[in-house]
Amino acid sequence: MAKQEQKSEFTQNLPNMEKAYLISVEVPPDNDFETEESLDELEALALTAGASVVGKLVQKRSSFDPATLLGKGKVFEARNEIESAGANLVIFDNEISASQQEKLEKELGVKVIDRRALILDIFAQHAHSREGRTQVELAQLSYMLPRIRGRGIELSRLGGGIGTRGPGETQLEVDRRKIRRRMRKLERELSQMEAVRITQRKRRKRAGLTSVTLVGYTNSGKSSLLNRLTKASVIVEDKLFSTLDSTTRRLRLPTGDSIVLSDTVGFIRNIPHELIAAFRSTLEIVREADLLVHVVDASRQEMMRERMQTVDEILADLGACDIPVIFALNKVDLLARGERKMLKKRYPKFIQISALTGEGIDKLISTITLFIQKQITTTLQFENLKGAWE
Ligand SMILES: Nc1nc2c(ncn2[C@@H]2O[C@H](COP(=O)(O)OP(=O)(O)OP(=O)(O)O)[C@@H](O)[C@H]2O)c(=O)[nH]1
Ligand SMILES: [Mg+2]
Repeated sequence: MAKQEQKSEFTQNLPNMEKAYLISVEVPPDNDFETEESLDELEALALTAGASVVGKLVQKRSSFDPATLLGKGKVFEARNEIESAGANLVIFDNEISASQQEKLEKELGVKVIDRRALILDIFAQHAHSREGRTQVELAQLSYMLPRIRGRGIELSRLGGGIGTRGPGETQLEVDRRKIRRRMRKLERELSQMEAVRITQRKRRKRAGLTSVTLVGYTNSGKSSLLNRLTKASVIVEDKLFSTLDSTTRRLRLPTGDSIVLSDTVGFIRNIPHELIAAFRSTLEIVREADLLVHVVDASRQEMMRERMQTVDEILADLGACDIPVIFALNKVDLLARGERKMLKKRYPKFIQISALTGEGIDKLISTITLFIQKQITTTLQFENLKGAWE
């Protein structure tokens, strides 16, 4: 059902904002709650990318229509709603293939993209460092490659905007051969940049510094926590994927020991696999850590468990399962006393903090210190995680 545009914390007042209409097709095993959450997250992503959301549609089906995901009747209904809402962009929460995209664009009369393309677009907009831009361009090209099928020129037909922006100076390439060549060049550049990082890591290892990495769902407050702990000035924004580069800072503990603390790119459900692949070298900071601090947004309790699970899965994907984890429940300043108590009962080993007010930060530092002094082996081992949630 179409919904009026909602005001959101993510809204930007960009001129010529794209007007997006969101579609999700739900097939068994379906879960109303997850679809709703996922669609809300898609809206936040659309707004972060600079679009406004002018309508939404959810269809439950026993299976996807092979050509258009949606059934014929719904395609017709969507087209009418898109027209009356003045939308010029459709974003599917589901993944769509190149041929489905082509068919849908013809039937709906506007540009159609999927969640993955939207996330890639946000990354393209937020990539500032040379390495970040190289990684994002590589991810975009590998997303595009199987989708081109000789219809390269049509990209320009889309008229720019979300899904067509690239971080490089060059327009996104549309020729398969050229794309492959460019991808190889980017991969070479990345491995050169990685070599520098490897040297830095070796130096830290030699100095015997414990490496602690902040991980967590996007927007959970990782950069805020890094800033709070180290007085760094990493950009903090109420946007998804504000951070793409890892920032590492030294932190002196009250005991005199020093650690290196790193911030990382946030994780999200259904993160495009080409992004994980392209960001592999940046994410080495996770795999190489002695200790992870998993930052959880406690103000979004209805999504906490699912988000922790997503982070859990991505960590496993990165080969970081055996690294000890401390859990930090962030943003507790937004909770009522009763809610905090309930969380304490439910997650007794999680440390309640507020990167904003500084509350609980001492406790977090002392837990990290205990870990370094080997007085605790870990607060929670990854494999115990599931138990901690029940
Ligand atoms: N109320 C409250 N807000 C917080 C707290 N920590 C972070 N925030 C807010 O949450 C938003 C996201 O914070 P960031 O530090 O950018 O989050 P992040 O995890 O680094 O996000 P990405 O880099 O986008 O993945 C910002 O608007 C912060 O001001 C907190 O303890 N309390
Ligand atoms: Mg950040």
